[in-house]
Amino acid sequence: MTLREALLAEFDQEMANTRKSLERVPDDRLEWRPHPKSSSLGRLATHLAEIPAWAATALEQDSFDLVPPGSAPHQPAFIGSHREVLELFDKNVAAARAALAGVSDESLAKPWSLLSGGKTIFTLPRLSVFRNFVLNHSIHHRAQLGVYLRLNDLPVPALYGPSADEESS
Ligand code: NI
Repeated sequence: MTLREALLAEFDQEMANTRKSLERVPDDRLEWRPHPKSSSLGRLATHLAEIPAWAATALEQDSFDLVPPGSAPHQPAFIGSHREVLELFDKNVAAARAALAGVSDESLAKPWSLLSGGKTIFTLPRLSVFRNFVLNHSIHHRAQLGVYLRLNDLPVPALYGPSADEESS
């Protein structure tokens, strides 16, 4: 089995579970947040939809500059509806899957750098960047979303095992 095949199986499983969680985000709670310092539910859902876009950046480029010299600071996006979040998620997952399906083990071992304002923050193998920025990052925020769902009395999906609302599928 190639690394790509192993990663594709894991990616499909995690993205299916992330979609299952995003499907539960209702339009009438998008402004809700559990604490003044927390992201709103709408921003959190948008972020989860954005994350798979990092796959193509990690697998097809050598670096990414968060704030290219001379650019304006990044403004976090907020999508206004459940439907738009799922559309963005599906588009980004399809692009990520296409990028992953075309990558060789040799390419996964190549170094990739994150920069800010032209200055290197870190350099890691592409494989590590994909795992951290796409898989681990999604799992982190999906768990956060699970707490948001619970606090709004919305059903928490069964993911790695049953939740208080659902048996494992
Ligand atoms: Ni994040």
